[in-house]
Amino acid sequence: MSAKTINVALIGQKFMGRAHSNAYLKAPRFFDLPVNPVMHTIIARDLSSLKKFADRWGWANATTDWREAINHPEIGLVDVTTPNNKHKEFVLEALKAGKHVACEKPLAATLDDAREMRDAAKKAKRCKTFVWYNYRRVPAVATAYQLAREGRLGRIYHVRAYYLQGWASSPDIPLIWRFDKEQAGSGSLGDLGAHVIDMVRFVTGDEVEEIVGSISETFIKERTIPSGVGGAGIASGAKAGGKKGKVTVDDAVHAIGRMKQGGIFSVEATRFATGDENKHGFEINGEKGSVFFNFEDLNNLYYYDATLPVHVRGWTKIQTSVPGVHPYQAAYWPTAHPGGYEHAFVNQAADMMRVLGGEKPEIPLPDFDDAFETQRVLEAIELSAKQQAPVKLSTVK
Ligand code: SOE
Repeated sequence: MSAKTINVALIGQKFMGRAHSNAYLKAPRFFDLPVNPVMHTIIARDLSSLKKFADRWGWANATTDWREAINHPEIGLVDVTTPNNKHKEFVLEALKAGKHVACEKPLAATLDDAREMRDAAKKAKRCKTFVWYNYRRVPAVATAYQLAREGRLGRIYHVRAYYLQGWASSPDIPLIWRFDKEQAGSGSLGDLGAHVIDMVRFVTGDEVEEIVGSISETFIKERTIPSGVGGAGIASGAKAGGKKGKVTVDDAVHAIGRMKQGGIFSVEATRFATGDENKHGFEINGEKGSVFFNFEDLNNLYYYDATLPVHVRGWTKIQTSVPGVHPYQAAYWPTAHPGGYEHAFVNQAADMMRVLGGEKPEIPLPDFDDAFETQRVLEAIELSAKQQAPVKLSTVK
C-alpha cells in the first residue's frame, strides 16, 4: 500500500529554505515513511527569484501570497524559515487554519511571542508542531543521547557547551537582520546559543534550574545598512561608506548555571571566534562516564567509560555512521560512509513524517512545548546579563 502524502508549504527561500527543501526532497527517497512530503508551495517575498528556486528544488507552486497559501485546503504542513520576529504571524495563521506546523529555531524572537505560539499550539489539538533543532539528529549527538538514556553517564556533574562562529568579526559584514533585535530577538544567543542549550537539555534529559551569571558583548556597535538582502552573514548589497545603523544584539555571550538534577554547566555562543567557522559541541562529565562531541568531527562521538578497569579505560572514538549505532545510517550508505550537515535536516524531515504517520521516532522531536523551555533559558541568560545577577528559571515563565 503506497504511503499517504502530505502537501507542504514552505515559507522562506534563503539558507534554511534550501536546507528544508533538500530535506523534503530526500527524506522519502532514503527512508520508508508512513507519510511522504509533497513539495506543494514555496512562499517568499520576491516572486522573480522564487520561480527559479521552485524549479531548482521541485516546488510545484510559488507564491508571495502567504495567507492564501497557508489557508489552501490542500496544504497539510506549513514550515516557517523566516527571520525570528516573523515566526509568530505565520505560525498562528497556520494553526488557525488547522495545519501542522514546523518552525525554525529559535521558536521566536521574544519569550512573549514564543509563549503565544506555544499556547496556540496547545489549543490546536489536531495540529502537530515541530522545531528544527537539527543538531539532535547529527548521528554523534543522537548517539550521545542514547548513551545517556542507557545510564552510561550516570549522575551528570558538568556540561561544557559552545557554539563558535567567526563570520561577524569583519566590520564589512552589513547590518543584516541577524544584528537587529527587532527582527532577531538576540544575536549569537538566540541564533547559536539556542542550539547548544537545546542539545544540553536533550542529551542530559535535564532542565536548567538557574542562570548564576552571564555576560554578553557587542564588539562592533554599528554596521553599514545593506542595499541588497544578505543571508546568514553573507555580505551582500552593502556599499562601503554607506549609511550606518546600530547593532542592537549581542555578538557573544557566556553563561554559567545549575541544572535541576544538580549538575553545573557553562554555555558560550559567539560570532566573533575568529578562525572558527561553525565549531560547536559539548563535553558532558558524569559519574559513570563522559561524552565529547565537536561538530567539526560530526560523525564521531568520544566516550569515556569510567566503569572499566583502569588498565583498559580511556577515551573511545565511536564511529557513529554505522548501522545500528544510530537510527539513521541504515537508510543511507554502508557502514562508515559518513553523512554531512544536510543529513540532519533529512533525518528531521523523516522523523516529522513518522510523527505525522502516528509513529514515535527513536530520537525525540522538539515540539513548541519543548522549544519553549529553551526559549525560557535564552530569556534567563539575557536577563542575567542585563541585571548582572542570577536568574532562577522559576521566575521566567
Ligand atoms: C547562523 O549563521 C546559522 O545559520 C544559524 O542560524 C543556524 O541555526 C546554524 O545551524 C548555522 O549558522
